[in-house]
Amino acid sequence: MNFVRWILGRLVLAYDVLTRPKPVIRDAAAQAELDSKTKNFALYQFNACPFCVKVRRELRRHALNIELRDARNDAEHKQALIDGGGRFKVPCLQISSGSGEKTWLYESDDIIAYLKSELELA
Ligand SMILES: N[C@@H](CCC(=O)N[C@@H](CS)C(=O)NCC(=O)O)C(=O)O
Repeated sequence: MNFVRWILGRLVLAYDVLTRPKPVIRDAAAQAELDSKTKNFALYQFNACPFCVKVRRELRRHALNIELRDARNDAEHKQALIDGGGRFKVPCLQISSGSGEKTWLYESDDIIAYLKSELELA
């Protein structure tokens, strides 16, 4: 079963590499403004998880510079996700407020919808 999962993961990664969307290009000021907003986000994810790939493709498409945290191989990130979000499930977007409060958003479709709405993306 682990082997099948590993193969499927490689296929997902290969598909992603072969069909990767081109990032939108903005002028420097617009990109800098967006970067200042996205520094409050971090995406907890696994490399070969299809739902994480879906979110990462949207980040790439919209040129969103959001820190990726590997919750599979990095024990600290894994623990932070479990303690903060309450579940060991990815993808999960950590949203930090100006006051340091953290909110955790699960579900790939909800993460994509949130980012589009919050960052006013087309
Ligand atoms: N409906 C969820 C599915 C997420 C999901 O199933 N993630 C898997 C990885 S692909 C997971 O976190 N599994 C927990 C584990 O592997 O322990 C979404 O769209 O985000």
